[in-house]
Amino acid sequence: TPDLGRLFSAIASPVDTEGSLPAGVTAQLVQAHVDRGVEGIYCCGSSGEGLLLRPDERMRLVEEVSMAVGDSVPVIAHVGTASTRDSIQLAQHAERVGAVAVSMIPPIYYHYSTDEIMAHYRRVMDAVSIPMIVYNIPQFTGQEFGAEHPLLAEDRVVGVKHTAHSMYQLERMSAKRPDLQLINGFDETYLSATVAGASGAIGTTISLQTDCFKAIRSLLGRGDVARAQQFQARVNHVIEDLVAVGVFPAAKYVESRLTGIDLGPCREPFAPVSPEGVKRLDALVEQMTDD
Ligand code: NAY
Repeated sequence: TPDLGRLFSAIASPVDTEGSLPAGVTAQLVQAHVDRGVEGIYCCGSSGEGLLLRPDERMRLVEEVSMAVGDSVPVIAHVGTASTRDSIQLAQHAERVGAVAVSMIPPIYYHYSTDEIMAHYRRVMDAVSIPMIVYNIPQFTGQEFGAEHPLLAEDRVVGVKHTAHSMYQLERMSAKRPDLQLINGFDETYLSATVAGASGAIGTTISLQTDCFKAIRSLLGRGDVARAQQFQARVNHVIEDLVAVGVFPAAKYVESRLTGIDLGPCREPFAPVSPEGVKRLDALVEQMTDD
């Protein structure tokens, strides 16, 4: 079982002017993240616009990330789609290219029964030998995975990525399912979620402020909650601007400015960052590079 008690960067998927994946850019981005100290990469999730990529692009991205990290940090591939068949194909490919685990939102759009959702996950888990991390993100999927959900009792489910604000739900999972590794999915609650039982984190902004996340973790480990809170406030100050502009397009813009690597905008139907958004983010980048 992979150790998920790490800081995973939910990496963006670069785009060129044709809307395709540009060659070589992903490897540069991965290198920048590893250099900043991220401890793992999560591909093709929400930040990676996984649902806006074609299956062949998703496979290429996971492959490029895997090649770029080598043995340095683990890679998790998000393989959630609307179709069991597509998710199986992505999961098998992810295993082949070296992902340590797959992760999945539940099947979207139609309202499925619990049995259908269970069967979807089981079919994907049966198709691979790497474990599954359930992606709990009720705000987008309308489906909640709490402590009592039967999916969490499956052997091959080793963790839950909790991208929800309820710390109560997280604490209940931690108390009732000590066998599961819980991963915080909202960067703004990293400190609270760690207290509630999360061991790791996956997020859009982890690569932008890796040192702050590490400081929170080590201060909390020493029992210095007050100073850990100060770092969470710094993190949240950045998140507030990103979220106001639109977190995914904004994160791509800020990352492009910080690294000098052009990641492009988000894919349609996301709109490009507006001129006012650009102004706000330029001011943010200035503050971030002053610190
Ligand atoms: C993923 O799948 O890309 C993630 O794990 C990203 C998690 C992000 N969740 C959502 C819903 O945006 O990092 C968070 C988020 O961008 C951040 O906390 C700001 O809200």
